[in-house]
This record gives sequence, structure tokens and C-alpha cells, in this order.
Amino acid sequence: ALRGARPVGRGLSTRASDILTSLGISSTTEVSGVYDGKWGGSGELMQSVCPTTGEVLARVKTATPQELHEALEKTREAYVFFRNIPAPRRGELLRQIREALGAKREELGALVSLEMGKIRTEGVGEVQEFVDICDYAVGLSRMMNGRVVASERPGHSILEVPNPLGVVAVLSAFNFPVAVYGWNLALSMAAGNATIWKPSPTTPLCSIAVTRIVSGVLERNGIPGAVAGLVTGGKDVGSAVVESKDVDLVSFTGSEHVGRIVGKTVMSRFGKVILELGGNNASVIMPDADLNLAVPAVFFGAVGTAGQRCTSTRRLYLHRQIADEFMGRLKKLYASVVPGDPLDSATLLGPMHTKDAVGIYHNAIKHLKEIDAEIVTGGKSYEQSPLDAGNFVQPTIAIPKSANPTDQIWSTETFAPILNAAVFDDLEEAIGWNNAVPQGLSSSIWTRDLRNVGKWIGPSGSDAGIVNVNVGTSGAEIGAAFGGNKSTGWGRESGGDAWKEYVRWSACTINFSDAAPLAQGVSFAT
Ligand code: UN1
Repeated sequence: ALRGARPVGRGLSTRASDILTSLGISSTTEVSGVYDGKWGGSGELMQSVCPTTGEVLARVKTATPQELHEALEKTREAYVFFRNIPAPRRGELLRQIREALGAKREELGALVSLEMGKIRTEGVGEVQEFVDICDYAVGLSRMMNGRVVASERPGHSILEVPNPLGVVAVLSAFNFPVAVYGWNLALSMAAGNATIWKPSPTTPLCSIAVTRIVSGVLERNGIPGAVAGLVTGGKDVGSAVVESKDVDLVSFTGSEHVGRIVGKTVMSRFGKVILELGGNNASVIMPDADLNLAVPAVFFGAVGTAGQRCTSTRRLYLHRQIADEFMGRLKKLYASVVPGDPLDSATLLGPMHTKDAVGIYHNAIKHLKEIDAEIVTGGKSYEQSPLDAGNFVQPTIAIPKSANPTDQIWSTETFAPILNAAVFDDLEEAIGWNNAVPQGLSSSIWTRDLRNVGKWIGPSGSDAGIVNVNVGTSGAEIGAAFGGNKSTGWGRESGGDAWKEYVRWSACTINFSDAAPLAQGVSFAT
């Protein structure tokens, strides 16, 4: 399963070096991880480690505090230039970026698999999401319209004008090392901002490859490269970006713990913030559900991406009437899973991203055992060679004794392929459980009954940001706004009205009459 995965001699495996070479990254030298119009980086070296084989893919030169400072200055200058470029012209740049990304879709998708560990179709799919949101933003660039509001005063007009906002910082997570940046960059650019990207410290190569492609387009068009800058680094670089008054909007994807700090920090300096934090997503299976659709969807939701999507299915609520049959069928699918190289097209289960992630998985399994949960399947790492070189764990289904959603096992997000299941008797109970956790990202019901659908999507239904019907919790398209409620952070990205967060709104009352009446009929004459 891991053909060509072993390092040859002291060099990089052919599998890895082919992918890096196809994207112009030379793994033998240290790779620059800072771009603000020119490439640089003289800070600490950061390693990119392949989660499948454990090999070091490259060493990346990160930003020093001084370089970060300079990059932020360049980004501000780039904004001052870029805000005056007409929006449809900005859309044309996005069209070219879309073409350039599309031309490297397979290579970039393979790099995502190599560095992050998700399977190839998901890696390529992620690049496709970037392409799609660029298309969307090309259209948006001609439709980011304000409004004319009826004034109560004669000879007056009120305009609501969307102006470019400023500098947008994107702090992205390891699990979507390409797409989440894409969602932000596309809207931010269409809106006339300059964007600076601080990617996850464990997926620097994805960000470098994407930035090379995007900056190539900008430079060819005579646009300052700092319109789409990059600063790699660890916690220090992230904190400095979040604290910087030069950053108008911080779009952060990551844990609730870090999100709370980011949110407070940005609010304390009255900046804008978009938070995409933890998900703890449930699927509810009604007795009339079509199990031929529901079982594979839950399987994909819980096992896909090795359980490392914010939208992964973590809780499964089965109606008593179909519980046994559903579980029997789901177990069969779990038994068919063969772990392997995510780059191999037959593989459905790749590794966890890091050794830390494996630790989180084992802690959760330990806790499940302590509370006497039934482990239906899974619960261990794969230890046979060559899987032992990577971070491979068995997808797990557990049935905790208590279905009480406030118990820790239900109320916390474990970023691993662990699915907890419970049996319910009526929809109200299942909705209650669905809503009782702190997080509110994605949710899904399986039913053919219109009455269930109405309840689920209405005021007494699911309180998540994503409320699906006969569609699993993961795999959202870019067209709708993506994001969650409650401790997921209330942020919205991608489609829908999300672009309205990336502009500053100006309410402009214009008087073109010969009098200057006050609002509300106020009289203030001497
Ligand atoms: C995430 O997990 O951070 O719907 C985002 C999905 C993907 C996005 C997930 N399009 O699962």
C-alpha cells in the first residue's frame, strides 16, 4: 500500500519528491516561508513531516518578528493600492487565479494528501473548493452591491456603500490547508482588501505552493504581491498577527480554546473577527430513513478525513426501531476499511495528521473505557508495518452507557475518527440531544416525513449553522455561507452573505436639495 513511500537512501522518497518537484519546491534546500512581494524568511526552521511515513518533507524558513512587521507594512501598502482597482478588474484577477490553480489541481491535491494525510480525492476536492470559490468571487465582483434607502427628508438620498475593509489575516487549520484560505482570499480580494495568511505550522508546504501560484498571477498583472502575502511560523507569529492593530479582520479556524483567546484579543482592540471553531456534529436517523443512503453517509461523515473535519460526524442518534439494523450495516462498512497511503487511489482511510492527534484519539478511547462504554469496533492504532511509521488509528464506534449530552464524552469535540452512538424514542428527544452541546456547526436528519423536516429546520429544530436533510454532516458546498453557532463562533465564510463581513459599510446621506432639514423633524433654528 505504501509503494515508493520509503525514503531512498538518505534522500526523500520518490513519492514525496515527485510531488514537491511538480510544484517547484526543492526539498533538498531550506524553503522560504514568507512572501510579501518577495520571498524570504530567516526565522526558526519549521519541519514539514509526512503523517503517512514520518519522513521530513522539507524545512521551512519562518518569519522573524521584524519580517512579520515588514510583511504587515507591505500588506497595508498593497491594500492602499488595491482598494482603488475596480471590483470587476479584481474579479478578472480571481479568474486568472482560478485558471492557475485548476492547472495544478492534481499536483496540489497530491501535496495536500502528502502533507496533511487526507486521501487523494479529498485532497483534490479541496483544491476544487478553492477553484469554485474563485468562480463565485468572479461573479461577486460584479454584484457586491450596496443599497439606496428611502430618506424621510425631501431631496435626500441614503446610500449604503460597501467599501474595501483593509488588511485581512487568515489563520487556517491543518485539516483544510488549502480550501479555507481559498474561501477567505477569494472574498477578501473581490472586496478590495489585502490578505495575509498565517497557515497551520504543520502544513507550510501547502501554503507555500498555493502562494506561489497566486503570486505568479498577481506579479504577471503588475499587482503588488502583498495583496496575498504569507507568513509561516508558530504560536508567536500567530499571536503577533492577531494582536496587530494593522489587521482589520482576523479570520481564524481552529480550536475553541485558541479561538476564545483570538476572539478576546481582537475584540479588545475593536478589530473584526470571524471564528470557525469546533464542531460536534450529530446525525439523527428516523425510523422512515432510507438506510441505503443514510448508512454510507454516516460512514463517510465519521471515517472520512480520518474524522478530522470540523464537520465530521461525531454523534449518531438512532431511532429505536432501526437502531439494530443501522448499526449492523454500519459495522460491515467499518470492517471493510483498509488503511493505507492516502495517495493510493484505493485508500479510504489515511493517517491522523500528527502524533499529538493520535494521543488525543487514545485519550478519548481510554475515557470511553473508564465510563464503561461499549466499543463496538476499533479502539487501537494500526501497528503492523508499514503503517506503524505513520499515524494510523482504527475508526471507532462506541456506545456510552449514558446518552446525557452534558456528559464530557458527548459535549467535547474529539478531533479523531470516533463516533458515539445512542438510541432515542422520539424526534424531540433527538433534537434536544443535538442542541444540548456547546458547539453548533453541522447537523443532519434522515427521514422522508415532511413533518420531521419542518420541525428539524424550524424554530424548534437544530440550532447548528448547517442543518441538513438526507445529507451527511460533512461535505458542504461553497455556495451557502459556511459556519457555526454557539461555541463554534458564529462566523460565516464562503458563500451566502459572507462577503458582507469583508467590507466596511458606509451609510451616506446625501442632500441635493436647497434646504437642510434635520431628521425626525427636529427644529434647531435661532
Ligand atoms: C472544516 O472542517 O474545517 O463541508 C471545513 C465540509 C468541508 C469544509 C469543512 N467543505 O466538510
